[in-house]
Amino acid sequence: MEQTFVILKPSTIERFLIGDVLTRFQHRGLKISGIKMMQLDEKILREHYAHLVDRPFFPSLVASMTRTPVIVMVLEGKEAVETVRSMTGATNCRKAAPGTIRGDFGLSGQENIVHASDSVDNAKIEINRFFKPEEIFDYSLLIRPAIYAADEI
Ligand code: IDP
Ligand code: MG
Repeated sequence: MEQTFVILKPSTIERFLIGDVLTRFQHRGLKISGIKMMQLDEKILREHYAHLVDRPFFPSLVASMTRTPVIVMVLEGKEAVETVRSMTGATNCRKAAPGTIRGDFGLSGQENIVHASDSVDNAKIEINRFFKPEEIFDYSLLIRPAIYAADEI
């Protein structure tokens, strides 16, 4: 099934929001295929945020994303990329709709709680960037018939 990549950013770790954000994904029915804490550095952020390296706020973004370790995860589900992206909300928390993670937990454009992959192709690239193959687990969930009808999987 489709996989997407999520980062719980330093502000989420610092504000003790890990459980609240993780619960949203779990209550939606997404399966955690991989999860770990890691310290990011400028090298990996230059790859991950390659589309932003020339923007004036990039040094501030690097400082923000390296302030504490982050939680990275692979979430799996039908149309997981689009589902998680829509749960995340607009980049600027102040513009994000209530009910989205950013719209409910943040007030900042930069300190915006989570990263979520924006396309299936980018999800694959990001999962490979942050996870070794053996850190992603393929296991079955007994609850699956309660999450999807048979003709959806
Ligand atoms: P996204 O996280 O919603 O996909 P991107 O445009 O890919 O948004 O930007 C990546 C991250 O860079 C954002 O989540 C946010 O933390 C930061 N960022 C984006 N635009 C700005 C800005 O104008 N000022 C400060 N930080 C920004
Ligand atoms: Mg993005």
